[in-house]
Amino acid sequence: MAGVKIYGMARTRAFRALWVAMELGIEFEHIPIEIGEAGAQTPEFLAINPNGRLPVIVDGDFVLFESLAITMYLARKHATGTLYPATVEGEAKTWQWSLWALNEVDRGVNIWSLHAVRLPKAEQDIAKRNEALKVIEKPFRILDAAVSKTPYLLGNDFTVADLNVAAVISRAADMVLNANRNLKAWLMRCLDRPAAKRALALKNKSDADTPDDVTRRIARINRL
Ligand SMILES: N[C@@H](CCC(=O)N[C@@H](CS)C(=O)NCC(=O)O)C(=O)O
Repeated sequence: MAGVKIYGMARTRAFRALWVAMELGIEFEHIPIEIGEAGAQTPEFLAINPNGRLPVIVDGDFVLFESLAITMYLARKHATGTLYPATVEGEAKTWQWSLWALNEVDRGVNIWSLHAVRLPKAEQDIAKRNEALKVIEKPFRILDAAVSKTPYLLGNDFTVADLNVAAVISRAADMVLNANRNLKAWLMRCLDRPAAKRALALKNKSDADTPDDVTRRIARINRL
């Protein structure tokens, strides 16, 4: 099949690449590689991404890892002026929010989701869950304020900055977000888009098909 190849099960950070590809309406092939020895640590996969992590994309001869680099690359290649901002300032704000999401909230939301939703109830660590909530409290307030005056992070239009931050915190959709009502409304606006719904359907199915042992391995490998 022609088009970009997206490697990684939909429940992994490959979700971000799948969402942007669906948003852009580009042709792509999804190769649902599993983490660890079952996929991402095999010699064949390591030859593509020596990090042994998901996702990675192959676009012709071009190989790219890091989920948010992937979303920004694809948006810039296919939708500069719409999904990808055309101005230097808009581009810089997109980088700002993307790096912010990775540094400030990615790990906290992941820890929370494992210990509140995904691990079997008896194995959820309440202390880790509460600590994660503390870590994300301030960044969530900052995001709430950022989307209190405009519908999207860069203004009136949905851009890859929104896609990146919303994808990183998508598992926060299961949280009680009453203290951050603007954030909640913005997140729902983003996740309600037709492309997001299609990507989320893949992610939800992938979550549902994940055996507990794999969820335990995710927590262990990533020290979550
Ligand atoms: N910063 C990287 C993180 C990639 C990452 O940690 N992916 C996870 C799956 S969501 C993974 O491959 N974990 C398995 C491992 O680290 O061995 C990105 O955003 O692409």
